[in-house]
Amino acid sequence: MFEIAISEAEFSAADVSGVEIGAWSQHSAALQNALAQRGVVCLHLARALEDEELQSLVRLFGPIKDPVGRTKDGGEFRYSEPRQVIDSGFVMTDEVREKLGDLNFGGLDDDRPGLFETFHCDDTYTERPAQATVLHARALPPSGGGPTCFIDMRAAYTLLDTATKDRLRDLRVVYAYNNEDAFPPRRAARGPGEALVDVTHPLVRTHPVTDSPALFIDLDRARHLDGLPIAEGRALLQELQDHAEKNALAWEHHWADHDVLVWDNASVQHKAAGNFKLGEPRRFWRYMVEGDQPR
Ligand SMILES: O=C(O)CCC(=O)C(=O)O
Ligand SMILES: [Fe+2]
Repeated sequence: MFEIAISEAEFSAADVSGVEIGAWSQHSAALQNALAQRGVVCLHLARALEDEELQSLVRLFGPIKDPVGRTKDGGEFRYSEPRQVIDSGFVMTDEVREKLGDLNFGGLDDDRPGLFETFHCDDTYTERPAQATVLHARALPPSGGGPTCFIDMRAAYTLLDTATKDRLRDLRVVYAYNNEDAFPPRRAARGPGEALVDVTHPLVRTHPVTDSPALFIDLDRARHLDGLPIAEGRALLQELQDHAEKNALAWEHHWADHDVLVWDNASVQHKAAGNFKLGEPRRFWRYMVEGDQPR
């Protein structure tokens, strides 16, 4: 029987079981509500989905995002395909290294370029970042490990003192695809997405469904704070990120075969854990759900 279970924990995914594949359209409102309230939803499935099936599941949460953005010269640039393959276990070879040249996705692991091990939210370098991201497990490390880790950025905001909250009101973060001044330990991300326009988003974001405030920061792509001296803005961003990682509620998803995990980029940050053996597979299909301009 279809069931959405909410654990006692203050922060963890809404756990969805008893899902009859393809017969899910009547659960759209309940799933959207669970995502807005909890920030993460996990659907446990009996088998891997065909692409069409996964698309229909993603659409229960909203339209699938076509990753095309506006460029500085007034054109359009496709920075990804609608369905992405996250191959986080892929081990770099010298041959591929040579082919990629200057291209860098910003990961920390020299051997596994698809492994994103710093807390971030997705798609922040675009004007209307994806509201949600959906991962469907295709191959998991046979010897275990490799959870996806989350922190609750609503709690990160709530825990700030009143003076800090006042200071953050109306501040905006400047983002760019190519981030030469990456915040350590992050590496500079480089790629053709540099054609995209630079964007700014509010540092404190109001959730489009629940209206609750959250810190909205992505140090993988953030440059500085709009209108503040660069060094001052960057120090504040780092301080807020450190605060979130230290104090906000945290939870990790330990993957089972065929899981579909959905997270709300307005409420949580996420990262991959690299604690699985080099050479083991860890692969997902990924779709993004369209979002409005953050407010
Ligand atoms: O590999 C993971 O656990 C997270 C991947 C990720 O950051 C993403 O798909 O946006
Ligand atoms: Fe991500």
